[in-house]
Amino acid sequence: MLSETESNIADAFASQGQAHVLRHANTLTATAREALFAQLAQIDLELLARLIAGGGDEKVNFATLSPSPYIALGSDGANARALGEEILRAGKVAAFTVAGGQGTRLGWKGPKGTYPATVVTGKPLFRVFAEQITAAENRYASAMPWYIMTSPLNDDETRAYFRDNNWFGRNPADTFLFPQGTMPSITFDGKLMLETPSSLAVNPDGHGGAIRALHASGALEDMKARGIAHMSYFQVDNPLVRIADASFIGLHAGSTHSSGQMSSKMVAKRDADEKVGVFCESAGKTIVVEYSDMPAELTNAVDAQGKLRFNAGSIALHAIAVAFMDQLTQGDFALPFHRAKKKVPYWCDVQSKVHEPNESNATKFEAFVFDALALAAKSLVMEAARVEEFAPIKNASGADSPASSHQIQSNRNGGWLEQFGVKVPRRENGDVDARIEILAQTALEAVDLADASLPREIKAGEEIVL
Ligand code: UD2
Repeated sequence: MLSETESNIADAFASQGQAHVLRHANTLTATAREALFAQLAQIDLELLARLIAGGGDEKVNFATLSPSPYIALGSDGANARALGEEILRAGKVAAFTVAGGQGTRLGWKGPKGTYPATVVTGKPLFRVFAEQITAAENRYASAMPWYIMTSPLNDDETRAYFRDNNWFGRNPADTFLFPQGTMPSITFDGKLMLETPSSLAVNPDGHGGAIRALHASGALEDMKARGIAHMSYFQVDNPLVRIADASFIGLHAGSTHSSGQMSSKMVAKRDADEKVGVFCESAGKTIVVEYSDMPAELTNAVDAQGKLRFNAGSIALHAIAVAFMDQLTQGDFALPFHRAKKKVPYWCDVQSKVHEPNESNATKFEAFVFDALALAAKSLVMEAARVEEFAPIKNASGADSPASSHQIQSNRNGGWLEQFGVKVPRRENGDVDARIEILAQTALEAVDLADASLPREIKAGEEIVL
């Protein structure tokens, strides 16, 4: 017998052609049935119907799309840096990592932040960030609380990892972990899927889910209570991220090109095929068009000098005002959903087990945080030097892999040492021919090496940690 609430839920799903999700309900234990109904009660059926009908997203007008203007490398100015330093010293900046992704491409079992990332000591990504945040706190003599968005699929494991690593020597009260929401996957004919007899197949709702999750988890309130004005938003996969970049924070907060709501960093694209979104301007607003959504003729378009026209690659690094996030979470605001065809495991009644498909069998819905850029009154994009700030680890091999990240880390660190007269071996293509790691406690940027004791020369093939 179904309770009244359960029958209402069952009727609502049946009316949307989704009655099959309850096909095992009668044979489930009371606890399993309760869990299934609790999950179903969370589904926004109206939104689901819109998504199944092909709506819920936003279409870009490619005919009128133009490249976004940006603050070119090195033209940020001393005033911006001074303002950023003042904001950092006042303890008004929090670090915010989105770490809810599934990291399937890398093939790493476990949260991506636990992946050994640095070139010599193999420090995991979470430790790299923790040490950098602590070094920034020491430099600016202020607290920088750290917010980390997990997903229901990796939250327990991530928390256990922080506990087991003693919160990387930081005060546990200054690290705030919270899970993002999920979205159900649907088959190509618009049906919800069961992953087990008592649960739907769901995926994390994209990093755009951060906006709702920051609010729902109390993280935003916590920031306000601590007097935080801006978040330094970054992804879990980039060990070279600069979390406390005073110039960027200063430009974001003080530039006439910025409303101080949401700003971004870009690097010149490596080549047309690099898998990064591109900063564009559409109807007077800054937007990011994801690489997979960009028509090939725009991706490959070049200007009179033969340079890529849409060259401003997003490194997914933003400064976001707490007040802006707060404003977005008022009322029934929602970011659009993007669709992706994926292999989604589902419950096979015949085999009575989970089936892992070999080919894409379902559509996943994800919101992207950069869609909030267009809601800012004015949004600034600042250019960063790739070798200084971008060495993501996404794939097991090739581009954006541990190997390519290690090379960029050594290139960056070798370049820093050269600025102080250290002889660094380089290969013909310019790559540093040694493995060089510089700890955050030693230097957050090249100038910090002025006080460090440095070798005069590094030998080819040498491994060194400073
Ligand atoms: C992202 C950007 C791409 C470029 C690139 C730079 C998107 C859609 N694309 O590509 O334009 O800027 O990064 O490195 O963002 N995440 C969550 N929850 C989710 C999904 C993802 O927290 O539901 C996190 C994930 O843990 C990671 C980040 O978001 O830190 C990026 O995720 P991704 O791997 O889906 O994006 P990617 O690398 O294809």
